[in-house]
Amino acid sequence: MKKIVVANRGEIALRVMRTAKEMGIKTVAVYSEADRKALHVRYADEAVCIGPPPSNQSYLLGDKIIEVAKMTGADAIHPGYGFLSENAHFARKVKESGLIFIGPSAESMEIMGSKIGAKQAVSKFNVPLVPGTQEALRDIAEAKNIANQIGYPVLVKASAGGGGKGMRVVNSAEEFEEAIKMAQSEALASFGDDAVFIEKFVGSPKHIEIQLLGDQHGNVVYLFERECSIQRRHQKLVEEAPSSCLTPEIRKKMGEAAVNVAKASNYFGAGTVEFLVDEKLNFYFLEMNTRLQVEHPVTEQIVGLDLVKEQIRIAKGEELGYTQDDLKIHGHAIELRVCAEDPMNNFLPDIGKLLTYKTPQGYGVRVDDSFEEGMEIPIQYDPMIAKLITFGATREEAIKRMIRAISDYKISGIETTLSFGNFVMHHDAYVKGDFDTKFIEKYFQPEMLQNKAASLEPVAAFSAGNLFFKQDGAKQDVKQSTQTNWQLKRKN
Ligand code: MV4
Repeated sequence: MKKIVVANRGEIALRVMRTAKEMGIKTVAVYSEADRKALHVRYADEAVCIGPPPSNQSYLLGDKIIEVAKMTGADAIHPGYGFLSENAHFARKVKESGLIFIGPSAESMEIMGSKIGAKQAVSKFNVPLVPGTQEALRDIAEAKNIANQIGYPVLVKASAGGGGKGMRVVNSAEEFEEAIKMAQSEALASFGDDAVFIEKFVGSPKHIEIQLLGDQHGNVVYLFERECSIQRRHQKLVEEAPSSCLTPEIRKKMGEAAVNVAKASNYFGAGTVEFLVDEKLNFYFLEMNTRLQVEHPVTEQIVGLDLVKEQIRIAKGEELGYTQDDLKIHGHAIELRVCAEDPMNNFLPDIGKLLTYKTPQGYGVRVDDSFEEGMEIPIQYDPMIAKLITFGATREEAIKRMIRAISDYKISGIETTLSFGNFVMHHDAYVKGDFDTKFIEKYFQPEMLQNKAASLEPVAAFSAGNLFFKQDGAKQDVKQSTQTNWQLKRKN
């Protein structure tokens, strides 16, 4: 492999190009008219403009990107995440064009692209599933019987959905028929496929996912878990590895279940198996993401592998070259997504110019970004401007380092989620590891960020965690427990 087209933009395009450069592989950037001055365009050895700003006229044009690969004499395409990364049709076309798709096979992507297909595939491979149906619901009366057996509430999910799209909770038998019909018509409208299925609704779950790597010779290993429960509307904001709630036994069980998911679909490449985990630490397979994920750096930091390098080696047909026993967890890593969104105003996207943009530096800090001071945040794309990753020997160290790095991160001109990250890092429930997917709903109110100047001072923050909370007593209990917790932590 001598030259790769990176079919993406932003931080992930740069991320892929850096590794390619280390491996002596040339890179070709593709870009839209909105990205003429983008860093991924400057960093690449070559760059080709593929169309106007809207992604369906640029970054989503698979055929055009394949053309660019041919034209520039590239031999592979890396899709990054989002855009074409989970498009089986594109992966197949890349292969049929005589190019290497740096990712799994189109067949694996197709199996996992259908939630029902995925459940059916893994059901024979000893993977725990949420009680529910493994076929598209057709007969309402029969489905209702199953729902009664499972017990309400049940969740109706679209087979073609994912990432929270096309889900609906049904609380009672009376609501059932109407909910199914609504879900089916919504699924048809959104995904062109009306297949829906039902599952027992797991209330307040944790979202824990397992990173996998598989080669083209049948070897699969798990690179442990990422805890991704701090989400808002299915948008992750804080991720970490490892999870602070798993025992070594459950970690091994989940890892082995994830490997079985890969075996069920002859998977190779990097992939992630998502699990729901309930308060008793029962875990259930949700879906598999057949791409490199945004939050992959936390895994890289704790296992010491460059996941893009592994993807490229696997795509070339190399063997993994290590076994499960060679992999160990070293320390703890946390990632904060720094998004151009205003946490004081319902996380509304905030556009504008980065008047000040200074990234934090120093031991245990990694910033994956693609902006420079003075640049505009384009409105057409994802609002994520950077990923701030900190790592340390322990979770406490990673948290304190994150607080320091947030304080050292200087951004003006736009609102970002840095202040929200600071709130999370000081929150008693987060510090204790006692949280689930309801964290934001349960604990976050925009007013808690009011004392902003103070909240970004680490010294003030440590001595008075209550700066984040209203002074009127409404959050008195939280305020006190936060202080107590930091005192406890400091004693250890
Ligand atoms: C669930 C669930 C509860 N019970 N399935 C949301 C994203 C999609 N991947 C699946 N999701 C869920 N599936 C059952 N049977 C709750 C969620 C869910 C969720 C899952 C992971 C992370 C955040 C979430 C937020 C709300 C709901």
